[in-house]
This record gives sequence, structure tokens and C-alpha cells, in this order.
Amino acid sequence: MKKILNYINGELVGPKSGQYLDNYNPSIGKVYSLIPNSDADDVQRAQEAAQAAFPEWSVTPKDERSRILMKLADLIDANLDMLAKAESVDNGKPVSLAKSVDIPRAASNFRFYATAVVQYSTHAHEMEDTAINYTLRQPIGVAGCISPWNLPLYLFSWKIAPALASGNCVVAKPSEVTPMTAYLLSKLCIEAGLPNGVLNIVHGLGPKVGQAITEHPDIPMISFTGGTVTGKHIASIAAPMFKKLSLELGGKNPNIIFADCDFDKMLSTTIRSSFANQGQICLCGSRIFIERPIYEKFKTAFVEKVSRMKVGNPADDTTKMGAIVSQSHMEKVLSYVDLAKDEGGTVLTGGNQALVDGECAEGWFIHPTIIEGLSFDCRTNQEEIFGPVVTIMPFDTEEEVLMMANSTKYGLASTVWTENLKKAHRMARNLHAGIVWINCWLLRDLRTPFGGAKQSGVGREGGFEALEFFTEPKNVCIKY
Ligand code: TXE
Repeated sequence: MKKILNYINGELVGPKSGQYLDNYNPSIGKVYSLIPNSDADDVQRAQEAAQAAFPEWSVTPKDERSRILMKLADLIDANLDMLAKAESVDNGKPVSLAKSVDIPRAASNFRFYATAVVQYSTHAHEMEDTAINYTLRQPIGVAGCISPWNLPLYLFSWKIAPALASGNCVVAKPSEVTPMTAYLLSKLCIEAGLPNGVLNIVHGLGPKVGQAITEHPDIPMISFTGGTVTGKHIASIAAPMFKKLSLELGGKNPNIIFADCDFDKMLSTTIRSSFANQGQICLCGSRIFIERPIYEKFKTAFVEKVSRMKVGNPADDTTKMGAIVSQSHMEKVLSYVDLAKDEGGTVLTGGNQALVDGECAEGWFIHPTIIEGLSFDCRTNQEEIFGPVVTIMPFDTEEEVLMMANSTKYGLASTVWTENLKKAHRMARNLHAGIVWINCWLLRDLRTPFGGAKQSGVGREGGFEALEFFTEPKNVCIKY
């Protein structure tokens, strides 16, 4: 069986313990490869390699760092088909999605930061005829990057690209649920000529490898994307150590549809924003609020289209919905459908495991699910489900929908559909969220700040925000 290996000091190596974990293909429900069950010893080796590489990498001219990251981006593009297939097998997402979104976006992340770092400039503050201050932004040392399973290579590269571009070395841990493309990336790093030790990838379980990275005294910054509970745990360790922390956590995003919207555009985008990647994107809109005059029209059209969505083999180009990432996650999502029924909800379509013929007969699939009849403050509408399950609710006024939209502990993203510009601006100002999409969804400009308010996280990624996170500002004051 194929063995995934760690990438430490430029070499592909097994874990010190010699132990491996099973890695599943969720669309067939079977183990298809093995992943290192690494521990604190492997993290220590990776940290030492990164620390040793730091003095040279941190003073390598930006143009040279940029050139290597550009080459890595080119290699990702050149291997698009292979990487997309691997991502689809590992995660369960349709190969067409991996090919059009995940893998191209991973290449864009490297390309974006390879160019951003050479465009980046710092501030100067002049005190009239007394003195001039200028800000130096220096790389810090070894960065710890911990990423989740939903957009494996996409979110992994979103962290390591700015960390490397700004001159840090990295110890990274991809999710143990979807380790494959990070492993394939390590081979491309070797091919791209990334110097030994600059990037180290340690595979394994969160409580072992992730914990060891978080606790390591010589890893002074942690960039994490994942669940809010894990984020809280990481913060409780990192904060007393005064580490720099960037936390991208969960969401329970509202999708607010006014009666004056462009109905057709709204409908097709709402299908995507509800069910792309089987609803396993932290930005998916899982609570859909519809202005009462178009509630019945929306419900009929939405249910009709969603009930015809093809759930099937992710390898098939016509599949719109692939497999859920793991059996335990499928069970968690389905338990929320039971909860919704207990809370008085009516399932309009879906609500159960989908059975797929052929080689996927044992796979973990769920029909896209729409539920109505729930109050905005019930658990189903307050807790993150992170699967293909949405609720629909009518509303009458802007004040009412804002109150319901802002009622959760999360504040990641939100979507508003209206042709009224003033209303759009009002909603954008009043929504408690790090991102507001008006008449669109997941339209991403990589220069913009990305992240959430409230329990959706701390700090922002994206654009120069990430370069600021991965550098230490130093003010130099010179008296005239
Ligand atoms: O996340 P975890 P999981 C949410 C979503 C999902 C839930 C759990 O609600 O159901 O999180 O998903 C590592 N110290 N999101 O299980 O456990 C872990 O190995 C250090 C939202 O994937 O938070 C993995 O690499 N690290 C989200 C990473 O943390 C630890 C995307 C994320 O795992 C650790 C995915 C520890 N003690 C899930 N324990 C988003 N916002 O994008 C685990 N990890």
C-alpha cells in the first residue's frame, strides 16, 4: 500500500516511530494509503531543520525567493490533472471541482505571494524637521502552519506561501484526514529547488503533531484553520507563550435574499453557496433567509433544482456532489438532520445517506438537504454543521433579518441579494461578519482581508495582511 512520507530537511522520510495510520478514500469507504503517525520527535527534527535553514533563507533576496515560489506554482499547474485526481480521491470532492478550483487556487496562492512580496513596501513617518521614522518588516523565524481537510492543498498553500515569501521557514501539518496533496507538494518543492529545511511537512494526528507544533518554544507564530474548539485549545497554549496567532475558524453564514433580487442569478449561486464541496466550505451559506413575498417561489424552485442534483462518483465529470470526507463526519452531519426534526423542522428534500452504485456502493454520501420550519435560535440554526444541509426561513423587515443573521456566535461570511444599492450598503455595514458578498458568493480577490469576527477567528489572512502577520515590525527613529 502507498506510503505517504514526511518532508524534513529536504528529504522524504518516514516517522521516527515507524508507525503509520490508515488513510481512507471516502467515496469507496476503504483504506487506500498510509500516513505517518508522527509525534513530537518528528516535529523536533523539522523545527531544527527549519531553524538551521532560517539564517540563509531570511536573507535570500526577495527576487530569488519569488523565483522559487513561481517555479513551484508552475509545477502545480503542470501537474494539475494528477493533483486534482489525488485531491478528489483523498477528500471525496468531485474531480471537476478540484480541477477548476482547488488546484488552480493553490498555484495562484504561490504566485500571488511570490509577486506580493516584491511589491510590498513599509511605512515612513516624518516628524517634520525633527526626525524620520521608518518601519522595518523582518521575518520572524519558524512558522507553524496547521490546516484542515475541506480544501486541503488550497488552504495549506494559503498559509505556507506568505510565510515562505516573507522569509520565514515553516513546519506545516496538513489534516490527517486529507494528507495526500501536501505530500505530493513536497515532491514538487524538491523539484522546484526549495532549499533544504525551508519547508518541512510533518504528517499525523492533531493532538500529537499539531499539539507539538503549538507547544514548541521555538515556533513563535501559529497560523491555524479548522474548528472553533480546536482553535480555542491552540489559543490557550499559544497565548501564554506570547506567540503570534492567526485563527481561521468555523462559520454559520447567513444568505439573505430580498424580494428585489435578480432571481435567476440568486438561485443558481445559492445552489453553489449551499452545496459546493458538499457544503464543507467554511464560507457556505447554511442559513437562508428569504423575504416573505418570494418565499414560496424560492422554496419551490430551490427544492426542485436541488432534488435533481447528481450525487455520485467524484471521479465522474458530471457529478455535482461527491462524498463526505469521512464516515464520522457523515454521521455527525446526519445527526444534525435528526436534531432538526426533533426541533420541529421539516425536511423538504434529502435528509439521508445517498447510496451510489458501482465501486462507490460503500462510500459516504449525503443527499443535499433543505429544511424549513425552524426558529432562527434553535441549535440547528446556531451550530456549525459543515455539510450539505441548509435551512430556509422567511423574514419581513431588514431589522428582523439583521437580528436573526447576527444571532450566532460566529461571524465569518454573509451573502446579500438585492438590486437596491442603498439597502446593500446598509446591510454590509450592519452584518457582523468578516466578509460580505453582495449579489455573488466566493468571488475572491486575493488582496482582500480574509477572516472572521466573533468566534470565527482572530486576525486576517490574505493580501498584505498575511505578510504583516509573518513579519515583525520594527520602528527605526533617526534624528535629523
Ligand atoms: O477540524 P480540526 P476538523 C470545522 C468544522 C468541522 C470541524 C472539525 O466545523 O466539522 O471544524 O473539523 C489539527 N493541536 N472546520 O476535525 O479538528 C488537525 O489535525 C493542534 C472549519 O478537521 O480543528 C487538523 O490539521 N492541532 C474549517 C487541523 O487542526 C490540532 C475547516 C484542523 O482540525 C489539534 C475544517 C490540536 N490539539 C473544519 N487537534 C474552516 N473554517 O475552514 C486537531 N488539530
